[in-house]
Amino acid sequence: MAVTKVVVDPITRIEGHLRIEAQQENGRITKAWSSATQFRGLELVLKDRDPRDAWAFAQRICGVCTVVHAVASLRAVEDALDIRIPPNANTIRNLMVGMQFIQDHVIHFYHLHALDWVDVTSALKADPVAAARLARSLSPWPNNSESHFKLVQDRVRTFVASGQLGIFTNGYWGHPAYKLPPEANLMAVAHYLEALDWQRDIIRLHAIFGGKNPHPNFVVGGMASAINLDARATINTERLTDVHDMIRNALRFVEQVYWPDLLAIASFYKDWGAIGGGVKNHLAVGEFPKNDIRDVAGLYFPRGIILDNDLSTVHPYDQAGVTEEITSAWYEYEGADALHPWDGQTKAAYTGPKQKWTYLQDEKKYTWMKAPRYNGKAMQVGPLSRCLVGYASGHDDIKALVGEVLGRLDVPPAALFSTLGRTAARGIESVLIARKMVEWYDELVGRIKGGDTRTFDGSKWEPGTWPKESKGYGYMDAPRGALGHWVRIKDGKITNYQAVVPSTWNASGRDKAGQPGAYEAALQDNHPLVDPKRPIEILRTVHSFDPCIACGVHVLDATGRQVTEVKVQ
Ligand code: NFE
Ligand code: MG
Repeated sequence: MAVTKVVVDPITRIEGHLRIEAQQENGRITKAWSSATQFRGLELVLKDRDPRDAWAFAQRICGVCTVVHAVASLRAVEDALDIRIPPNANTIRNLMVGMQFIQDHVIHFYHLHALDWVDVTSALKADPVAAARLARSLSPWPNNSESHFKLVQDRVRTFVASGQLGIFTNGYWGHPAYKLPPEANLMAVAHYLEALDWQRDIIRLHAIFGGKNPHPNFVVGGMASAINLDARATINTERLTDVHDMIRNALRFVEQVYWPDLLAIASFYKDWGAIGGGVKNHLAVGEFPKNDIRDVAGLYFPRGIILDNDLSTVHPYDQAGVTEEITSAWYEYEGADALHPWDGQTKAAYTGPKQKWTYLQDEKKYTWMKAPRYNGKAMQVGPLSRCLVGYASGHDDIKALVGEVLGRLDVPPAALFSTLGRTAARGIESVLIARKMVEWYDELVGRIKGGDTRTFDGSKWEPGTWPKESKGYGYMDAPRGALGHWVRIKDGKITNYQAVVPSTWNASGRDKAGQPGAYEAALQDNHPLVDPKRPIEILRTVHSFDPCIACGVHVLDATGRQVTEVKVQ
């Protein structure tokens, strides 16, 4: 049987630059390679800095998950220096990270992933009356009306007639893999447009607590958000009412638009519950501390590891088991082939094509992603991994929503280990976090009313109070999965800083044992590719991870020179 070599470069509708290569035989993918073709960085920039400034640099790893690297960095430094933050600061961080999840996941579903399943051009054939009837049968959302859907359809029609599809240009419209009826397509396109406005509104929560978005302000030891209900320039009653309204708005949209759309669209694509599972080991470091990040038992999303898709046992996680390998990545290590992040090295050594892209699948090294491994095993991270660890841990809220998905779609639990499972899990946790935000808000207001307005503990602010030498680990389960920052501090300065990021776990290439990373493994797992010239199936599975390559390759070569060569096409 003839082998067709397929190259998708760049994968669009992601953050950053990602190339996927595959071999296709007889309508299926037999082998796949994931290559991060961009090179950037921050770990070296952090060296020799004051650890109190680390969060501000680390945060620039990404402009999408804009708060998570700041919080991971704060936690790493606070771990190293044994700093405890006041309960209000913990709650405010939870609210900010929570809103980041919700914004990220909704944007991913509608703006980055939906068009793999929703045919915009088919929406033009829909009957707006029937579309409104369908939408109202799913949800009480007020804009699910005939007049609104007609308006949206007219807008899209004008767009298409102009010949300038704009944001809808790069779709495989009319591909036989699209299965939604025109009315469902119209409903999804209408919500796609609404979500654009909605996300801008709800993320103002970051600006209220952190001064701006993206990249709000934080502080080691708490939050830089003074609370005084009677002052104008602080968190006051008016600001808190704003926050309250944003949380309600977020919850309403997630419950009345995202969740019903997800279930409705998924019901047409149940076959994707048997496609693209990939790596069978799942890692969740856990997130949303109750009071203190050191209290792992108090995390709302639990910590743990699932091995070989076996949900009967949740294995413990210990950060000591994390290493990064570089067998397939353009780096060099001195004296080792796998390094724990506290001893991590960041030395770029590009050996790829110099002038023109050739097939990277013929090369031993083919990506800028290091390969994180846990006790030598490849891991999958992200919403699905969190959901599986929660499910297997007996987490009531997660079990209830997983049960709802499986029941509504009438699929067995094994369907979770798939492209569809990753996309469904993102919706599940969005609903749970949005509900939890209401509780966190009440907690914060309750504490303030009780007279506790503290958001900062400055008792260890001065370097004179620090040990001469220390090291810390900051964990965070970010929207795209398990994230860790590892810091070493000596004489008041950072001596080594390493970040191991969710997209690095998932987008990594093959390791020294030849084990593929999660994108690669997913594409090699019972994966169709019908028409190599229109590889929509590859997009579905790669997008189901919500790649962020900026995060994944947050490293920098001190000379910076290789960058231009890599970009030559
Ligand atoms: Ni740039 Fe990120 C998230 C982190 S990367 S988006 O979520 O950390 O995978
Ligand atoms: Mg790193």
